[in-house]
Amino acid sequence: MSLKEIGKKILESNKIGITFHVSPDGDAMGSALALLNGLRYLNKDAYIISKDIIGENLEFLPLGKEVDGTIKCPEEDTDLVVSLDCGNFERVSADLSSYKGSLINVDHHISNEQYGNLNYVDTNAASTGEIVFELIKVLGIKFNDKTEISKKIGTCIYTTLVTDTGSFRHSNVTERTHRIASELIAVGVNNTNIYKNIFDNRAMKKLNLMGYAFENAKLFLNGKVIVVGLSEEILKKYDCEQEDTSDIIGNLLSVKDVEVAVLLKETSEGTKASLRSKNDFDVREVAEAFGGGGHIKASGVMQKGVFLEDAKNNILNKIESELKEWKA
Ligand SMILES: [Mn+2]
Repeated sequence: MSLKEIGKKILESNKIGITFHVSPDGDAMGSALALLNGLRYLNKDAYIISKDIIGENLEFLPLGKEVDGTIKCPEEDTDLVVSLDCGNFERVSADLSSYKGSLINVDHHISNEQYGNLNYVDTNAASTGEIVFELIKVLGIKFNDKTEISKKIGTCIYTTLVTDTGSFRHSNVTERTHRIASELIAVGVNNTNIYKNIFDNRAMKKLNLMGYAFENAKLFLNGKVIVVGLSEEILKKYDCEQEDTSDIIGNLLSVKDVEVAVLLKETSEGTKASLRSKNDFDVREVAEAFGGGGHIKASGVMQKGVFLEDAKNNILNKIESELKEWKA
């Protein structure tokens, strides 16, 4: 499927719902809001479908307030739903169980299950936003001067680049990533302002939780693996049950000689694990062993009905056996 065909289908549709993966990150939000701003500019009837509410640090994105968790399934007469940055049908932040229209799936996850009627999956894209940027051009919106709409869409796309590349430092960054960033700066996107909103916007309680996490981080497997476990009790104590913790795990990886970082969060349903790898150790394989997924260097898994200690041991055992094969 080419982007041209995807664009054609979008332009032919009358009422378009836009959705993404559950617990949406900067790429999911930025991609969806870039497309929403673009479609509104083209006078299309488009709206967000989401079970989730936008994170506080992403509320600055144009039309970000429309991700308010009120529309959870397609409205009547919707003839197209576009799912962005979501690898499989089960992870979509929308109830599509009684939806009969078309579904477009645009994504960059290697594990994508091609669940749409039309699928466009580019695993070389650092963010789904990279693809949406090209798609918006295909839809006929030009990025060649400092117009309001270029700036709005550009702010959304730039956010996807920053958040899915660890601020342009991960190995998924390509020449194209920087070329797009350059085009966006040229139309007046304020990169400093985006960073301030995303990263310098922390609640004090979050800083306190980070203190707890770093204080209690432990090394395993000859210092190759660092693990932090946040029990339900601790998350309650710091009032951080809903807080995004991706910045904690990024910091864990900064420890010398560590190859894999694991952050475990216990909930009443089980334990969520986020995994990151510094070099080429494949954390997706570890997550997949327990029904999760993601990328080689970033993955996640929810172990339902398994509590903190057991969840930690499961993950560590799997990493131990993978580490033996890795570079063996
Ligand atoms: Mn992504």
